[in-house]
Amino acid sequence: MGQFAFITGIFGQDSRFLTKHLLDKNYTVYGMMRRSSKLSAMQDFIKDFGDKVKLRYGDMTDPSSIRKILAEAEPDEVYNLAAQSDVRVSFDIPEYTAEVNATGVVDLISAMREIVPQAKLYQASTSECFGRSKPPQNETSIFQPTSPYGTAKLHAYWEVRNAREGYNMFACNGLLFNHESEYRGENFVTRKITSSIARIVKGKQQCLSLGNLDAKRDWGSAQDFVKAMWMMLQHDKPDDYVVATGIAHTVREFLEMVLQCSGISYWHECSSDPLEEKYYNSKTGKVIVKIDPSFYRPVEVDYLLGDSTKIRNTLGWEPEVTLEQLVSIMYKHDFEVQ
Ligand code: F7E
Repeated sequence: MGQFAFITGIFGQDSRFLTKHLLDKNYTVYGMMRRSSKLSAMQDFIKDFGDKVKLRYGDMTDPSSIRKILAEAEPDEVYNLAAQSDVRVSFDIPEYTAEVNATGVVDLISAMREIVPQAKLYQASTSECFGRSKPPQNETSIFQPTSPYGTAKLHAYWEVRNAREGYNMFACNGLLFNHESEYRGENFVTRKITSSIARIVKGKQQCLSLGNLDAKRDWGSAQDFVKAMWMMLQHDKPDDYVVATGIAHTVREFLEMVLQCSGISYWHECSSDPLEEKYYNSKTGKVIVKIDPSFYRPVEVDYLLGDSTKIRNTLGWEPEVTLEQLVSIMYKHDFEVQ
C-alpha cells in the first residue's frame, strides 16, 4: 500500500506542486483548508485534482482541528506549508502571524508526538530567518530576521530542531529561498510584475506601482523546490537544508526581464531619488512603471543569496529551471489568462 501524507495550507502555490508530486508517487493525500479559504482557490485546486485529495477543514490556530485530521489520516509524512506568508503584511498583523507561523507549529508538534509519533515532519522554514545575515547564507549563517514573519518562522525553526534533538522526531526544516511559479499569489513581487505587465500589454491596466527595486533575491522555481521537500523526508536521517539556486537578482532586473519577454518597447528614467524612478512605453510616451512608497517595508531584507551546497551534496538535489525560463513560463501564463 502507498504512503499517506498530510499537507497544511493545501491551496497554496507549493501545495499544488507537492500534491502532484505525491499523487504521482501513489501517496494518499490529505489537505487542510481553512473555512475562510478563497472559493476560487478551492475551485482551481479541484479543477486540477478532482476528488483525488481528501480535503478537510482545519486551521493552524485551532489545534483540535489538526488533531482530528491527524487521527483520521494517520499520515506517514506531514508537510507544514500553512502560513501567513506575506512579509509586508506581517508588520500590520504581527500577533496573528506569530499565532499561525510559530504557535501553530508548537501545537502541530505536540499533536504529532501524541497521535502519530512515527510520522515525519517537513517544516516550511525560510530564507527570511537569515534576514540581514551576510550573503551567501547557508545552514551555518547567523539568523537575523527583520520582520514579524521572519521572527515567527525562526521560532518555528527552533521548535522543529528541538523536537528532533529532544524527542527523536524525524523533523526537518527546509530553509527555502524565494520560489515562484504561475501559481504564486499576486501579492508577491514576481507574479505582481508578470500579471501586471501582461495586463498593460493587453490594454487592461495603465501602470504598475512597485516598492524597493534594489532588493536582491535568489529566485528559483517552486516546482524544483517542492522536490527538495520530499527528498528531505526520504533521507535516512532528519536534518535542516538551505534550498536555493545560488544566483541573486534585483527586483529591477526581474522587472526588466519581464519587460523584455513582453516585447514592450520601453525606456528607463533613473534618478538619484528612488521615488522618481520610472519606466515609459517608448511608443506611447506613457509611464508604465512607477514607485509607490506604500510598498516599502518598515525594515527591508536587502540581499538574500543561498548557498545550497549541503542539499546538493547530501541529497543530490539540483534546480532545473533557470530564472529566464521561469520568467517566460510565468509571463506566458499570465498573458493567456488576462
Ligand atoms: O518581495 C520587494 C520587496 O513579497 C520580494 C515569501 O514567500 O519569500 C517571500 O518573501 C522583494 C522584497 O517576497 C514590491 O520589498 C518591491 O524586497 O515577493 P516578495 P519576500 O518578502 O522576499 C520568502 C522566502 C518567504 O518565506 C515569504 O513567505 O520585492 N518589492 N516592490 C515588492 N514586494 C512586493 N510584494 N510588492 C511590491 O510591489
